[in-house]
Amino acid sequence: MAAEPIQTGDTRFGICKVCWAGCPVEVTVENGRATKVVGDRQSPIYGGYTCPKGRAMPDAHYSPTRVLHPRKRMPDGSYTEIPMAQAVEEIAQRIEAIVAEHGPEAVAVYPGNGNLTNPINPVIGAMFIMAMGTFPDRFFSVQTIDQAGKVIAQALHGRWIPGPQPFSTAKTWIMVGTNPVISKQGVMVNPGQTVKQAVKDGMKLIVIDPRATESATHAFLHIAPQPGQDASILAGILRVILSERLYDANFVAANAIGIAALKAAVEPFTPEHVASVAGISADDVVLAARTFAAAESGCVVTATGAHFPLHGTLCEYLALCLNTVCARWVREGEVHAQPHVLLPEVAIRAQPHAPYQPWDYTKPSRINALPQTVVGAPTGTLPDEILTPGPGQVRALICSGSNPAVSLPDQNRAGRALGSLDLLVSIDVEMSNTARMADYVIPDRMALETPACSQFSESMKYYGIWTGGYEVPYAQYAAAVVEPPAGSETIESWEFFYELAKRLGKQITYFGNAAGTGQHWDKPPVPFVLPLDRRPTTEEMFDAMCAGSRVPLAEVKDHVHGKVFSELDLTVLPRAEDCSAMLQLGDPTMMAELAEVFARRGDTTAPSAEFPLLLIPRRANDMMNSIGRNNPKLTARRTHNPAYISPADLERMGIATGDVISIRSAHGQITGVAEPDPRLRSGTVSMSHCFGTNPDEADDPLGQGGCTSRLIDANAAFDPVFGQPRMGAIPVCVKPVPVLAI
Ligand SMILES: Nc1nc2c(c(=O)[nH]1)N[C@H]1C(S)=C(S)[C@@H](COP(=O)(O)OP(=O)(O)OC[C@H]3O[C@@H](n4cnc5c(=O)[nH]c(N)nc54)[C@H](O)[C@@H]3O)O[C@H]1N2
Ligand SMILES: Nc1nc2c(c(=O)[nH]1)N[C@H]1C(S)=C(S)[C@@H](COP(=O)(O)OP(=O)(O)OC[C@H]3O[C@@H](n4cnc5c(=O)[nH]c(N)nc54)[C@H](O)[C@@H]3O)O[C@H]1N2
Ligand code: SF4
Ligand SMILES: [Mo]
Repeated sequence: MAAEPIQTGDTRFGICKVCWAGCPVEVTVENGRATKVVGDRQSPIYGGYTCPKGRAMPDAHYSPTRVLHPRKRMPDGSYTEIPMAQAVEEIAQRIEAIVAEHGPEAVAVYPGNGNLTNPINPVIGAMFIMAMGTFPDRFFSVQTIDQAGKVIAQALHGRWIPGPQPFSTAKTWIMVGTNPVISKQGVMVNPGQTVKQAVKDGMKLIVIDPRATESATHAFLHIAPQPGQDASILAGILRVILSERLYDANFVAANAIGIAALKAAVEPFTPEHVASVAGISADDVVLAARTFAAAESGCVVTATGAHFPLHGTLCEYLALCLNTVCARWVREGEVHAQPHVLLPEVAIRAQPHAPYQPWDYTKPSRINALPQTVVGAPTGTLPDEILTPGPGQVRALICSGSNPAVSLPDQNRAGRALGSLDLLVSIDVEMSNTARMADYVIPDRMALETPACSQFSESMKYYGIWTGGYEVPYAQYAAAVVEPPAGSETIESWEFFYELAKRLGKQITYFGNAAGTGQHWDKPPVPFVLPLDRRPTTEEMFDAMCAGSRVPLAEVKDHVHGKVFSELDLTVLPRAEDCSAMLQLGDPTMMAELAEVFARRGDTTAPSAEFPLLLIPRRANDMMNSIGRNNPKLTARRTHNPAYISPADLERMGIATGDVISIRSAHGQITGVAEPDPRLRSGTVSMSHCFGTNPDEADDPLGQGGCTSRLIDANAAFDPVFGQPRMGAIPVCVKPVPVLAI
């Protein structure tokens, strides 16, 4: 089959892997180099869509600052290039010495978004740590500083096997703290157009966001609350629906328990209470609830905006409850709207996977005594796991496609921690903030230099709702489009872990075709023990990943532009007679947290005289977190992350567009560059993350931007289960900085 790069003249077809939307691309190749990337207009579902990040892939691949050989840090802090074999050998020797002295718990991994280039990469770090015998405690990933509450809430609520009703045909949708038009979260395929079309087709879109986002442009109702009050708002919407009996009592009776507990818990959240804590109109709460309940289909979804203040799991749980009481799940006799193609064939029945308890306190974490969970170790505690002496202290960290020097909460603490390690390895393509601190930098292959397939996008639906997956039976495979630059020595992340494990005498078992998460499995994964006598090829890994897929990978390869396998549409079967699983609407932990939210009037962050503004996150269209910051094309206009503030607030503070400002929280201070955003609620500062210099480098607001993580306290307030510190709705004060003082 077509394992070789597919060539049509000098035009080849690939998949962009800069973010997980996986857009098919048409690449012009000249003299072995990719010179131009546009969307593949022959794609049956993407219709030629790409974003600026995808189109700038050639500039990233041939960036003059790209790391093309392994680098080793010398005693004077400079880097020297060394052969790959030497890098693997030296790293292995140092790990052996660390393990001999401190035990295997001293070695941790932290994979991030840069390793999406090959769908094997994001999971292989976990499998390396399994081989080390320290899983899950030493597997730190971005999951637990992102939306781990999705997995936890789904565990507590239960997972409806056929999944939620599809977005494209829904009659209403409530987006809470998510902006898919920019982030592509939830809607992977041409989200701007998809959202617009859905609204045109009759969707009443409701957006809850302190900013009138690109997605809110199409909204029937935009509610702009004070940040950090989403749990109260969702409870308020539930209260209207339950008290006015607008819910689907038959579906609830047949499929869910706990409605009495839920009713009691949301009772105090009257529209007036919600209006007063969230700074919105009570009528809008009622309108949102009635609109949602009256429509024949649709969903409530949450993402980072709702998850980064303290009650992300609760917000997601309440969203799941809203979807359940209004029966917003695909039902018996309907077409399965999350069809498998490169995932295995499974029976899709109109029934839930039962709730389970996703935590285990028998071996609490060294820092903050957090439980072991299904989402890996709590990454918010990683700096203190490194800094705190004693048995189990982390001494070696391998980062693959991650940039913890700017992405970990509490940047100063993270910087101290990373700087104190005995060994820091960064698998990256640039001298990122983290690579600049690393003992070894290992150059990965980039997106166009590895094969790709849509299986990973398909499987993302298991993470929770609004996390990905296709609504039609679509699949695509694309071979590597180009070779890495001539004369370079690169290695894929997964290959590096394989080589390192092998050198350490460990054998990695890869788990392919994972149709599930936590304890909710439609089909168990297929183990593939990586042979030690030879390194498997990437193609073999892809075969393992797609083992038992509904359509063989070989057949998917025949369709260069991807294909909708319409013949695979399947109808959801009735509930099995022996199925006793019920969704849980009244989980006691969640109900107790909701009572606390009521008592504290929300997220407990209220603007004060000292810190009158609330800092919130946002995604930039031309960056993927820090990916793109070194790309000459993407940074031609601007290299920093503006601090967006409403024009009225700027005027009141005497700050003009482009002024350098100081942004201070109770924990830290950064400099930023003011930019008016008339679409932003007054009293908020909206800023992208993963920018800025390292703590030991000079501030550079107009160049590198400001690192919002420096404003976050890792230990003041955090999620009790997976330890995520408060990363949204952070009280700050903003002041102009006299130019001479910078
Ligand atoms: N304050 C604050 N902190 C946050 C957030 C926030 O909103 N506010 N968001 C959080 C969220 S949701 C996340 S997911 C994390 C992100 O956290 P990380 O994943 O740690 O951050 P990224 O910037 O995505 O890191 C990507 C790294 O991959 C490198 N890279 C680029 N291309 C390649 C490649 O082809 N191969 C390899 N190996 N590497 C490559 C980049 O140079 C970069 O160093 O940050 C979290 N932290
Ligand atoms: N272009 C681009 N795409 C990306 C990324 C990127 O950096 N750039 N990052 C990727 C990653 S790692 C992730 S996790 C996803 C995230 O995907 P999303 O969660 O959709 O991220 P955002 O686009 O930032 O949307 C979050 C929205 O929440 C709003 N918000 C902030 N605080 C609050 C609050 O307290 N309450 C409510 N209701 N809303 C609030 C913000 O104004 C913003 O519009 O995006 C991914 N896609
Ligand atoms: S970065 Fe842009 S082009 Fe690439 S997959 Fe994501 S949305 Fe598509
Ligand atoms: Mo993320």
